[in-house]
Order: sequence, then structure tokens, then C-alpha cells
Amino acid sequence: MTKILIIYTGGTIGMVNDSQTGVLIPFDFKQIQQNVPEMARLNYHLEVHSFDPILDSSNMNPDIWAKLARIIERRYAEFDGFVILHGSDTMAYTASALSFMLENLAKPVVLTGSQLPIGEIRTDAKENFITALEIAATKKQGKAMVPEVCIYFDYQLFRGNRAIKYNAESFEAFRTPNYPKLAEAGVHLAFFNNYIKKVPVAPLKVHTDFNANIGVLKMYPGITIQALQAVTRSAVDAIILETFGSGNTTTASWFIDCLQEAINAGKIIVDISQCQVGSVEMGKYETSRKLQQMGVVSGYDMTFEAAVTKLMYLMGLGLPVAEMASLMSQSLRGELSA
Ligand code: ASN
Repeated sequence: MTKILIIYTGGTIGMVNDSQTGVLIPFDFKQIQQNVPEMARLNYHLEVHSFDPILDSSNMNPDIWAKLARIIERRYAEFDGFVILHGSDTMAYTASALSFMLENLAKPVVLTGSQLPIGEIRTDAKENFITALEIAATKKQGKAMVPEVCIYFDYQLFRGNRAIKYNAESFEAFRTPNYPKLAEAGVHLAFFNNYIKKVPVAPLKVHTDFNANIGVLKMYPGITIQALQAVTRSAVDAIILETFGSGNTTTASWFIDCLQEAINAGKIIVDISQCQVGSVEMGKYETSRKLQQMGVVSGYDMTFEAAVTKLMYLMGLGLPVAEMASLMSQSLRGELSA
């Protein structure tokens, strides 16, 4: 019998209204089970690992990602697939982080959650949960159909490290603007094999030492030297530079000098675009050529979520800056198209 491990971390899917304050608070897995009697009708062996405490996903952090990765590592041989119930707010970060933590993943790790709690009449939770279980159980010639960390939400399956939460209200909360979806659920589950990773031959290798000492610098017209130096002169080891369009910034000499100073101090700077669709193309315009010349690294079409977690992962490996810079621009888990 197919065996699936359900890891319940929290999120709206399992929340209830607090009787005193009226706000949504996380609640235990039992009420999920009560609201989804269909679980018993699935022909799978299901086991549940419930987090304690149960979290709103805004409280996720690298230690909790590591805990998730370690649970999967410990139970890897026993189960055919893993379904993580998770809040949608930071689901794309957790999915991206796990994609880097779980090298050579050969089994599905499907994250899902919902926009409405499972006890609400119009909830999207049941469909998301049931289909995520089915996806985690699906095999082709005895091997996992989707050996990836992915997100299932609103009838669509996405590569986790390509996903962004782009809508806080619609049931279609996620998109992968720079990568096609991996599957679509209608009457049938349609898998788009050309876009799904192949099952790796090497054994699973888990990396949980993330270094979160990074800063973020978002460009905007009118940015001041004080705002810039608050990041470039801070004690961070790496900076994500969120640029305009295809990777552009102002060419003002004080701005370029501040970045150069940070690079000279040994910081790695990664250029990703504020646009959701498309890629950084350094050197296309005068406004990015200088960045390229001084050694700012192109993040190509990576999401912010992927760039943040990939940097934490590479820094955690303790690699020299030049090697990290080279790996940041390469696809390690299908997170970018260079
Ligand atoms: N605040 C919730 C969370 O991320 C949102 C949700 O799950 N829809 O935990």
C-alpha cells in the first residue's frame, strides 16, 4: 500500500476563530481529520506528524525548515511521498528552502494549504489537501511521478522554488511566472512531464546549515545614500539587490561606489528583478553594465524567495565568495533559467 507522511505545520487550513478575539488561530490536526472524512476512503496508508506548536507561516524560519528536512530524511525510506500542510504566506519560501536542503530528492514533497479554514463551508482546503495526497502517491513505472518539492494549490501543481504567493484573496494564491506548471487537476490529473525533474540516481543528501546573514536592497527612484549604506555597510555577508526591469540601477557614481565598497569588503551582491516575469540581463543597458563589471552576480529569473533561500544555503556550505557567485548563477534545483 502506498504510504504518505502528512506533516502538519499549521496555516489557515487548520485554523479556527478564537472565541474571545475573533482572530484566526492555528488548531490541531484532529479537526482537519474530522472535516475530511474522505481521508479514510483513500487507499493509502497515511501517517501524521503534527508540529508543536502549530504555526502561522509568518513565524517560519530556517530552523523550522531544517526541522522539516530532518523529518523527511528520517522517514524517507518508509514513505512514498510527503505532504506538508503549511500556511500560504511563506509557503514559497519553505518550498524553495526545502528544494535546496533536499539534494537528489527522488520522492514527492508536496506543500499545500488553503485560503479558507477547512471548517468553512466554501473552503478550498479539502480539494487542495486530497489532491496533494493523490499527487504525492502517483507513480510512473514504479517511480515517483513528481520527484520534486512542489506546491499544489487551486487545481495547479507548481515547482516550489519557482513559486510566489501573488494573491492574498483568490483561491489561486500561487503562480510560477517564469516556469510552466507541473500538473493540472481536472477530471484527470494531467502531468506535464517535460517540465518535471527526472528521478535522480544519487542518494538523498540533506543540507540544513543555512546562514541567514543577508540583506535586501530594493531599488526605487530617489534612494538616498543613507538608505543604501544602511545595507551596504551593515554586517551582512550578502546582499540581494532588487533592481528595475532587466537588472538595472541608477548609474550615479555615489551609488556605484557604495556597491563597489561592499564587494571589496567581501560581500556578494545578487541582482534580481522587481518584475515578476522575465530575467535579469546584465550588460543589456548601460544601467546594468557597471554592475556586471564590478562583479554583481546575476540571479537571472529567480524569484525573491528562491534567491534568499539559495544564498542562505550556499553561505551555509561555507563556500568561498567566487564559488558562491558562480553557483548563484547556475540552476542547482531547477530554480532559474540562465
Ligand atoms: N496567515 C496564514 C499562514 O500563512 C495564511 C494562509 O495560510 N492562507 O499561515
